[in-house]
Amino acid sequence: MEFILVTEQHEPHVALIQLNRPKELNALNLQLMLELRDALAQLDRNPAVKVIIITGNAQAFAAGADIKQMSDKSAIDMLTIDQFTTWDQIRKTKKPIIAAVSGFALGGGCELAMTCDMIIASETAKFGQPEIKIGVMPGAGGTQRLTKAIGKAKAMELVLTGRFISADEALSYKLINKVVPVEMYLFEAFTLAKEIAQMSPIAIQLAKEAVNRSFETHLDEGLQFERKNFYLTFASQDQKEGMQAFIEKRKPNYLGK
Ligand code: DAK
Repeated sequence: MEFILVTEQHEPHVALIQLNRPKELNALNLQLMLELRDALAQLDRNPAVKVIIITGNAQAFAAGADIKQMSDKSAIDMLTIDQFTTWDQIRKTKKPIIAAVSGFALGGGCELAMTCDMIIASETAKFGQPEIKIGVMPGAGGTQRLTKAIGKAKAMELVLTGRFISADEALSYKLINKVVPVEMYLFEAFTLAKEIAQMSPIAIQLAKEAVNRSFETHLDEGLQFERKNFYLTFASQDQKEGMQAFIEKRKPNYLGK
Protein backbone atom coordinates (compact mmCIF):
# COMPACT_ATOMS: atom_id res chain seq x y z
CA MET A 1 0.00 0.00 0.00
CA GLU A 2 1.55 3.27 -1.13
CA PHE A 3 -1.13 5.86 -0.41
CA ILE A 4 -2.96 4.50 2.65
CA LEU A 5 -1.85 3.16 6.03
CA VAL A 6 -3.86 0.36 7.60
CA THR A 7 -3.75 -0.70 11.26
CA GLU A 8 -6.01 -3.72 11.74
CA GLN A 9 -6.28 -3.55 15.53
CA HIS A 10 -5.53 0.03 16.43
CA GLU A 11 -7.75 -0.61 19.43
CA PRO A 12 -9.32 -4.00 20.08
CA HIS A 13 -11.86 -4.62 17.28
CA VAL A 14 -11.29 -1.18 15.73
CA ALA A 15 -9.29 -0.78 12.52
CA LEU A 16 -7.85 2.48 11.23
CA ILE A 17 -7.32 3.44 7.59
CA GLN A 18 -5.33 6.62 7.09
CA LEU A 19 -5.28 8.31 3.68
CA ASN A 20 -1.66 9.21 3.15
CA ARG A 21 -0.89 11.65 0.33
CA PRO A 22 -0.30 14.63 2.59
CA LYS A 23 1.49 16.86 0.03
CA GLU A 24 -1.52 16.62 -2.30
CA LEU A 25 -4.01 17.10 0.56
CA ASN A 26 -4.94 13.43 0.16
CA ALA A 27 -6.32 13.97 -3.35
CA LEU A 28 -7.90 10.68 -4.32
CA ASN A 29 -5.94 9.27 -7.22
CA LEU A 30 -6.93 5.97 -8.75
CA GLN A 31 -4.30 3.93 -6.94
CA LEU A 32 -5.34 5.32 -3.54
CA MET A 33 -8.96 4.46 -4.30
CA LEU A 34 -8.08 0.91 -5.31
CA GLU A 35 -5.96 0.48 -2.17
CA LEU A 36 -8.90 1.75 -0.11
CA ARG A 37 -11.21 -0.72 -1.83
CA ASP A 38 -8.92 -3.66 -1.10
CA ALA A 39 -8.31 -2.62 2.52
CA LEU A 40 -12.02 -2.28 3.20
CA ALA A 41 -12.77 -5.66 1.64
CA GLN A 42 -10.05 -7.29 3.75
CA LEU A 43 -11.14 -5.63 7.02
CA ASP A 44 -14.75 -6.55 6.30
CA ARG A 45 -13.72 -10.20 6.05
CA ASN A 46 -11.69 -10.11 9.28
CA PRO A 47 -13.92 -11.29 12.15
CA ALA A 48 -11.67 -9.55 14.71
CA VAL A 49 -12.58 -6.14 13.25
CA LYS A 50 -15.96 -4.70 14.24
CA VAL A 51 -15.67 -1.02 13.34
CA ILE A 52 -13.50 0.80 10.78
CA ILE A 53 -12.31 4.41 10.99
CA ILE A 54 -11.18 6.29 7.88
CA THR A 55 -9.15 9.43 8.46
CA GLY A 56 -6.68 11.75 6.76
CA ASN A 57 -4.50 14.17 8.67
CA ALA A 58 -5.11 17.44 10.52
CA GLN A 59 -4.88 19.48 7.28
CA ALA A 60 -6.99 17.36 4.98
CA PHE A 61 -9.34 14.42 5.05
CA ALA A 62 -9.29 14.53 1.23
CA ALA A 63 -9.43 17.50 -1.16
CA GLY A 64 -11.31 15.51 -3.78
CA ALA A 65 -10.51 13.28 -6.71
CA ASP A 66 -7.08 13.95 -8.21
CA ILE A 67 -7.73 16.78 -10.67
CA LYS A 68 -4.29 16.40 -12.26
CA GLN A 69 -5.00 12.74 -13.03
CA MET A 70 -8.50 13.50 -14.34
CA SER A 71 -7.97 16.70 -16.32
CA ASP A 72 -7.22 15.21 -19.76
CA LYS A 73 -9.63 12.28 -19.55
CA SER A 74 -12.49 11.81 -21.99
CA ALA A 75 -16.00 10.82 -20.99
CA ILE A 76 -15.28 7.28 -22.17
CA ASP A 77 -12.01 7.18 -20.15
CA MET A 78 -13.96 8.19 -17.04
CA LEU A 79 -16.64 5.62 -17.78
CA THR A 80 -14.19 2.79 -18.19
CA ILE A 81 -11.75 3.62 -15.38
CA ASP A 82 -12.27 1.08 -12.63
CA GLN A 83 -13.44 3.58 -9.98
CA PHE A 84 -16.89 2.38 -9.21
CA THR A 85 -15.63 -0.80 -7.59
CA THR A 86 -14.25 1.33 -4.74
CA TRP A 87 -17.46 3.27 -4.19
CA ASP A 88 -19.44 0.04 -4.40
CA GLN A 89 -17.11 -1.56 -1.84
CA ILE A 90 -17.58 1.34 0.60
CA ARG A 91 -21.34 0.97 0.26
CA LYS A 92 -21.37 -2.78 0.68
CA THR A 93 -18.96 -2.91 3.66
CA LYS A 94 -20.98 -4.57 6.40
CA LYS A 95 -19.07 -3.08 9.30
CA PRO A 96 -19.75 0.48 10.39
CA ILE A 97 -17.31 3.03 8.99
CA ILE A 98 -16.63 6.26 10.85
CA ALA A 99 -15.03 9.17 8.97
CA ALA A 100 -12.73 11.17 11.26
CA VAL A 101 -12.43 14.45 9.37
CA SER A 102 -10.08 17.38 9.89
CA GLY A 103 -9.30 20.09 7.35
CA PHE A 104 -10.58 19.75 3.79
CA ALA A 105 -13.30 17.25 2.88
CA LEU A 106 -14.10 18.43 -0.64
CA GLY A 107 -15.63 16.90 -3.75
CA GLY A 108 -14.88 13.19 -3.70
CA GLY A 109 -13.49 13.72 -0.17
CA CYS A 110 -16.83 15.02 1.05
CA GLU A 111 -18.56 12.20 -0.84
CA LEU A 112 -16.24 9.69 0.80
CA ALA A 113 -17.07 11.06 4.26
CA MET A 114 -20.79 11.03 3.47
CA THR A 115 -20.62 7.44 2.21
CA CYS A 116 -19.25 6.45 5.61
CA ASP A 117 -21.84 5.80 8.32
CA MET A 118 -20.95 8.59 10.74
CA ILE A 119 -18.71 11.65 10.65
CA ILE A 120 -16.70 13.05 13.55
CA ALA A 121 -15.07 16.36 12.64
CA SER A 122 -12.44 18.65 14.05
CA GLU A 123 -13.38 22.30 14.38
CA THR A 124 -11.08 23.06 11.41
CA ALA A 125 -12.98 20.77 9.03
CA LYS A 126 -14.35 22.25 5.82
CA PHE A 127 -16.92 20.41 3.75
CA GLY A 128 -17.93 21.22 0.20
CA GLN A 129 -18.74 20.05 -3.31
CA PRO A 130 -16.63 22.49 -5.35
CA GLU A 131 -16.74 20.49 -8.61
CA ILE A 132 -18.85 23.23 -10.24
CA LYS A 133 -15.84 25.55 -10.01
CA ILE A 134 -13.82 23.24 -12.26
CA GLY A 135 -16.60 22.76 -14.78
CA VAL A 136 -18.03 19.48 -13.61
CA MET A 137 -20.48 18.32 -10.95
CA PRO A 138 -20.42 15.80 -8.10
CA GLY A 139 -20.18 12.28 -9.49
CA ALA A 140 -19.83 9.96 -6.49
CA GLY A 141 -23.13 10.49 -4.71
CA GLY A 142 -22.74 14.16 -3.73
CA THR A 143 -25.99 15.40 -5.25
CA GLN A 144 -27.90 12.53 -3.66
CA ARG A 145 -26.39 12.06 -0.20
CA LEU A 146 -25.91 15.76 0.52
CA THR A 147 -29.52 16.49 -0.47
CA LYS A 148 -30.88 13.67 1.69
CA ALA A 149 -28.71 14.73 4.62
CA ILE A 150 -29.19 18.50 4.64
CA GLY A 151 -32.25 19.10 2.44
CA LYS A 152 -32.72 20.48 -1.05
CA ALA A 153 -32.24 24.22 -0.47
CA LYS A 154 -28.83 24.04 1.21
CA ALA A 155 -27.62 21.18 -0.98
CA MET A 156 -28.55 23.12 -4.10
CA GLU A 157 -26.68 26.16 -2.79
CA LEU A 158 -23.53 24.18 -2.01
CA VAL A 159 -23.55 22.19 -5.26
CA LEU A 160 -24.23 25.24 -7.46
CA THR A 161 -21.82 27.66 -5.74
CA GLY A 162 -19.11 25.23 -4.67
CA ARG A 163 -18.94 27.06 -1.33
CA PHE A 164 -17.35 25.36 1.66
CA ILE A 165 -19.09 25.04 5.01
CA SER A 166 -17.43 24.91 8.41
CA ALA A 167 -17.69 21.99 10.82
CA ASP A 168 -20.14 23.97 12.97
CA GLU A 169 -22.37 24.65 9.96
CA ALA A 170 -22.17 21.00 8.93
CA LEU A 171 -23.25 20.03 12.44
CA SER A 172 -26.14 22.47 12.40
CA TYR A 173 -27.29 21.00 9.04
CA LYS A 174 -27.05 17.49 10.57
CA LEU A 175 -24.43 16.39 8.04
CA ILE A 176 -22.09 15.22 10.79
CA ASN A 177 -22.27 13.74 14.26
CA LYS A 178 -19.97 15.87 16.36
CA VAL A 179 -17.37 18.65 16.27
CA VAL A 180 -14.41 18.59 18.65
CA PRO A 181 -11.10 20.45 18.96
CA VAL A 182 -8.50 19.38 16.43
CA GLU A 183 -6.40 17.45 19.00
CA MET A 184 -9.47 15.35 19.82
CA TYR A 185 -11.14 14.28 16.59
CA LEU A 186 -9.40 10.94 16.23
CA PHE A 187 -9.77 10.18 19.94
CA GLU A 188 -13.49 11.00 19.68
CA ALA A 189 -13.87 8.71 16.66
CA PHE A 190 -12.19 5.89 18.60
CA THR A 191 -14.44 6.51 21.61
CA LEU A 192 -17.49 6.11 19.38
CA ALA A 193 -16.00 3.09 17.61
CA LYS A 194 -15.14 1.35 20.88
CA GLU A 195 -18.65 1.87 22.22
CA ILE A 196 -20.13 0.28 19.07
CA ALA A 197 -17.53 -2.52 19.12
CA GLN A 198 -18.94 -3.77 22.44
CA MET A 199 -22.14 -4.83 20.67
CA SER A 200 -22.94 -8.05 18.84
CA PRO A 201 -21.38 -7.99 15.36
CA ILE A 202 -24.53 -9.56 13.96
CA ALA A 203 -26.80 -6.91 15.45
CA ILE A 204 -24.38 -4.18 14.30
CA GLN A 205 -24.44 -5.44 10.72
CA LEU A 206 -28.21 -5.86 10.53
CA ALA A 207 -28.90 -2.51 12.19
CA LYS A 208 -26.47 -0.66 9.91
CA GLU A 209 -28.07 -2.27 6.89
CA ALA A 210 -31.54 -1.26 8.06
CA VAL A 211 -30.61 2.39 8.79
CA ASN A 212 -29.02 2.61 5.35
CA ARG A 213 -32.13 1.10 3.80
CA SER A 214 -34.19 3.89 5.35
CA PHE A 215 -31.83 6.40 3.75
CA GLU A 216 -32.02 4.70 0.38
CA THR A 217 -35.64 3.63 0.01
CA HIS A 218 -39.17 4.78 0.64
CA LEU A 219 -40.61 4.37 4.11
CA ASP A 220 -42.78 1.32 3.42
CA GLU A 221 -39.95 -0.70 1.98
CA GLY A 222 -37.59 0.54 4.71
CA LEU A 223 -39.97 -0.51 7.48
CA GLN A 224 -40.39 -3.97 5.95
CA PHE A 225 -36.64 -4.33 5.67
CA GLU A 226 -36.12 -3.21 9.27
CA ARG A 227 -38.73 -5.66 10.55
CA LYS A 228 -37.15 -8.56 8.67
CA ASN A 229 -33.69 -7.78 10.04
CA PHE A 230 -35.12 -7.37 13.55
CA TYR A 231 -36.62 -10.88 13.37
CA LEU A 232 -33.32 -12.17 12.05
CA THR A 233 -31.43 -11.00 15.16
CA PHE A 234 -33.47 -13.60 17.08
CA ALA A 235 -31.72 -16.32 15.08
CA SER A 236 -28.43 -15.40 16.77
CA GLN A 237 -26.94 -16.64 20.04
CA ASP A 238 -25.86 -13.06 20.64
CA GLN A 239 -29.50 -12.00 21.01
CA LYS A 240 -30.00 -14.65 23.71
CA GLU A 241 -26.74 -13.68 25.39
CA GLY A 242 -27.47 -9.94 25.26
CA MET A 243 -30.92 -10.25 26.76
CA GLN A 244 -29.81 -12.82 29.34
CA ALA A 245 -26.91 -10.60 30.39
CA PHE A 246 -29.30 -7.71 30.89
CA ILE A 247 -31.56 -9.83 33.06
CA GLU A 248 -28.56 -11.13 35.06
CA LYS A 249 -27.10 -7.58 35.39
CA ARG A 250 -23.76 -8.53 33.83
CA LYS A 251 -21.77 -7.55 30.73
CA PRO A 252 -22.66 -9.62 27.65
CA ASN A 253 -20.08 -11.88 26.04
CA TYR A 254 -20.83 -11.72 22.32
CA LEU A 255 -19.49 -14.48 20.09
CA GLY A 256 -20.74 -13.27 16.73
CA LYS A 257 -22.92 -16.36 16.37
N1 DAK B 1 -6.36 17.12 -7.03
C1 DAK B 1 -5.02 17.20 -7.25
N2 DAK B 1 -4.19 17.94 -6.51
C2 DAK B 1 -4.73 18.67 -5.50
C3 DAK B 1 -6.11 18.65 -5.22
C4 DAK B 1 -6.95 17.82 -6.02
N3 DAK B 1 -8.26 17.66 -5.82
N4 DAK B 1 -6.34 19.47 -4.17
C5 DAK B 1 -5.14 19.96 -3.81
N5 DAK B 1 -4.17 19.48 -4.61
C6 DAK B 1 -2.72 19.78 -4.56
C7 DAK B 1 -2.45 21.15 -5.13
O1 DAK B 1 -2.37 21.12 -6.54
C8 DAK B 1 -1.12 21.46 -4.48
O2 DAK B 1 -0.11 20.74 -5.17
P1 DAK B 1 1.28 21.46 -5.62
O3 DAK B 1 0.87 22.64 -6.42
O4 DAK B 1 1.92 21.85 -4.31
O5 DAK B 1 2.00 20.40 -6.39
C9 DAK B 1 -1.27 20.83 -3.11
O6 DAK B 1 -2.30 19.85 -3.22
C10 DAK B 1 -1.68 21.83 -2.04
O7 DAK B 1 -2.84 22.51 -2.51
P2 DAK B 1 -2.95 24.11 -2.56
O8 DAK B 1 -1.63 24.75 -2.78
O9 DAK B 1 -4.02 24.44 -3.54
O10 DAK B 1 -3.44 24.42 -1.08
P3 DAK B 1 -4.35 25.61 -0.56
O11 DAK B 1 -4.34 25.50 0.93
O12 DAK B 1 -3.98 26.91 -1.20
O13 DAK B 1 -5.84 25.25 -1.11
C11 DAK B 1 -7.73 23.76 -1.49
C12 DAK B 1 -6.47 24.11 -0.63
C13 DAK B 1 -8.25 22.44 -1.01
C14 DAK B 1 -8.79 24.85 -1.28
C15 DAK B 1 -7.32 23.73 -2.98
O14 DAK B 1 -6.19 22.86 -3.14
C16 DAK B 1 -8.43 23.22 -3.86
O15 DAK B 1 -9.34 23.96 -4.21
N6 DAK B 1 -8.34 21.95 -4.29
C17 DAK B 1 -9.27 21.36 -5.24
C18 DAK B 1 -10.57 21.04 -4.56
C19 DAK B 1 -11.59 20.47 -5.55
O16 DAK B 1 -11.95 21.11 -6.54
N7 DAK B 1 -12.03 19.22 -5.29
C20 DAK B 1 -12.98 18.55 -6.20
C21 DAK B 1 -12.25 17.75 -7.26
S1 DAK B 1 -13.37 16.87 -8.38
C22 DAK B 1 -16.42 9.72 -9.25
C23 DAK B 1 -15.65 9.67 -8.12
C24 DAK B 1 -15.16 10.85 -7.55
C25 DAK B 1 -15.41 12.07 -8.14
C26 DAK B 1 -16.21 12.12 -9.26
C27 DAK B 1 -16.69 10.94 -9.83
N8 DAK B 1 -16.93 8.54 -9.84
C28 DAK B 1 -16.74 7.25 -9.19
C29 DAK B 1 -17.67 8.62 -11.04
C30 DAK B 1 -14.87 13.28 -7.54
C31 DAK B 1 -14.57 14.41 -8.21
C32 DAK B 1 -13.84 15.48 -7.48
O17 DAK B 1 -13.57 15.40 -6.31
